[in-house]
Amino acid sequence: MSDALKQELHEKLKNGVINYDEDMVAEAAKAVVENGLDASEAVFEGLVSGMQVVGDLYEEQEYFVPELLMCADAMYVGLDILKPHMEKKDLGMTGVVVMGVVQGDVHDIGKNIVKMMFDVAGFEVYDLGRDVPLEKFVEEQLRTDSDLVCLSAMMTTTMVGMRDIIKQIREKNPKVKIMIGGAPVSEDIANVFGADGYAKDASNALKDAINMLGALKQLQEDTK
Ligand code: B12
Repeated sequence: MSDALKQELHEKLKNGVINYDEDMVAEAAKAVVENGLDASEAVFEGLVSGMQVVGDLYEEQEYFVPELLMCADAMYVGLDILKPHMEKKDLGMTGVVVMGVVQGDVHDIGKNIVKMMFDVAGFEVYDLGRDVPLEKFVEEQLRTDSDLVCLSAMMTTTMVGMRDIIKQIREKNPKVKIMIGGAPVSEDIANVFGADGYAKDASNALKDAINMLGALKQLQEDTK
């Protein structure tokens, strides 16, 4: 029964995003909460999965910019309801993260999902937003003394800016860990740009961050 209900609500969240039906999303998200179902699962199986279909529809030229924006609005209606109910995770490691979408790029949906994962895991997140000037990442890393910098880019044209940011951060602080992501980014690109890591989605981003910070803290202990 509860499994059938869960599937039904995930479908409603997903279809609500695809059909930019904010009421449907709100109703399904509230039902997830009222029935004590897992809010994280609903975010990923419902909302994010719907947004992925929206991306495909855009690429097939079924959807255009106005639809994308309405779908994103519907997704945020669901996130606002579900996020406070996402279980705080204790993964045995937290840290300070500076995060943003690189200059020239306004695609921030993916970055916001990654941010949410870090928030839920208890990280202190400094979110610089989108279309962030390259030097701002360097300044904020130094100001906050963050352990990690997360860079997001969704276009091949803006992705190349990551290389400069990484270079500039390394010059000022060789120890900080840098993770990059976004649709055009890959493991190979992360290696070429000199990042410490790449993750294909928000769950892997958190997992990899925990591993990186574990290694960083161990190194700090060893060199004390
Ligand atoms: C939604 C969308 C938009 C929205 C963005 C709204 C917003 N506030 O974000 C709007 C309508 C504004 C838009 C505008 C444009 N867009 Co657009 N857009 C998309 C679309 C359809 C979906 C992106 C998305 O939100 N996906 C859903 C989220 C959940 O997934 P995600 O972003 O990939 O994020 C996940 C991972 O990548 C990863 N991740 C993301 N960031 C990070 C960071 C780190 C550190 C890590 C570890 C992981 C990570 O985790 C996330 C969660 O799991 C994509 C197509 C696609 N299939 O990706 C095109 C796409 C990105 N857009 C594209 C283009 C060209 C444009 C425009 C130039 C169009 C135009 N002619 O005006 C403008 C550019 C404006 C600009 N200067 O940035 C192209 C880019 C092509 C390229 N290779 O360069 C794409 C690929 C579509 C296409 N095939 O042509 N777009």
